[in-house]
Amino acid sequence: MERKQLIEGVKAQMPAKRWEHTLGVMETSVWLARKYGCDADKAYIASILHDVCKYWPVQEQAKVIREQGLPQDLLDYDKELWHAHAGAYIAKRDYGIDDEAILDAIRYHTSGREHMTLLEKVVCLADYMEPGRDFPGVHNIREIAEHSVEKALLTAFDGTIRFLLEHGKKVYPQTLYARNGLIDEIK
Ligand code: DGI
Ligand code: FE
Ligand code: FE
Ligand code: FE
Repeated sequence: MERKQLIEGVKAQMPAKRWEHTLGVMETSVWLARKYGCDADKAYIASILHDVCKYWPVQEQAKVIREQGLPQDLLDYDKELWHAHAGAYIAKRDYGIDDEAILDAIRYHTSGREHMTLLEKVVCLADYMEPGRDFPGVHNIREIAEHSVEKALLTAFDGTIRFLLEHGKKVYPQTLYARNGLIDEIK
């Protein structure tokens, strides 16, 4: 699929505000990819598609997870985690993406996972710090991203985990593995 076609297709799946966010993730992930040395074209494609399923009815997202043999434990955790895994499946099925590195960057952009590739880190971090994001601590994350993708992503995950704890919510184990992995890498 041509890039233009891909962009038009994904744009039609979401409200204007979410498309603006997607453009921000595209720009930021390309910047991070060039700065830290992973494939900027892959970062760009993964970013276009990362939230492709975000506005699907959650039941549709759950159906994909159940029927396509995606990790079933996701269904026991927050619904916010589902669109990432469903999105990777849809990127392949409906948009013809067959590069596993790109699909993994989409798949793990929300939860993270142990031993994240640089491309996965870049897309996940871009999702946190793109210019349209405005949450307490985002400036700090952007500053840290000037010198370390791992430290910036660790700070971002810490914020998410803290948020989940404060709201009495469960934490998906892969997020904890991702955090632990980043700490080991930074040492
Ligand atoms: O889709 P976006 O809004 O751009 O961002 P995202 O895909 O990173 O979704 C983040 C949301 O997921 C955030 O509000 C926190 C929520 N969430 C719920 N449970 C977990 C979780 N995020 C992580 N990393 N781990 C969880 O267990
Ligand atoms: Fe997302
Ligand atoms: Fe994220
Ligand atoms: Fe996003």
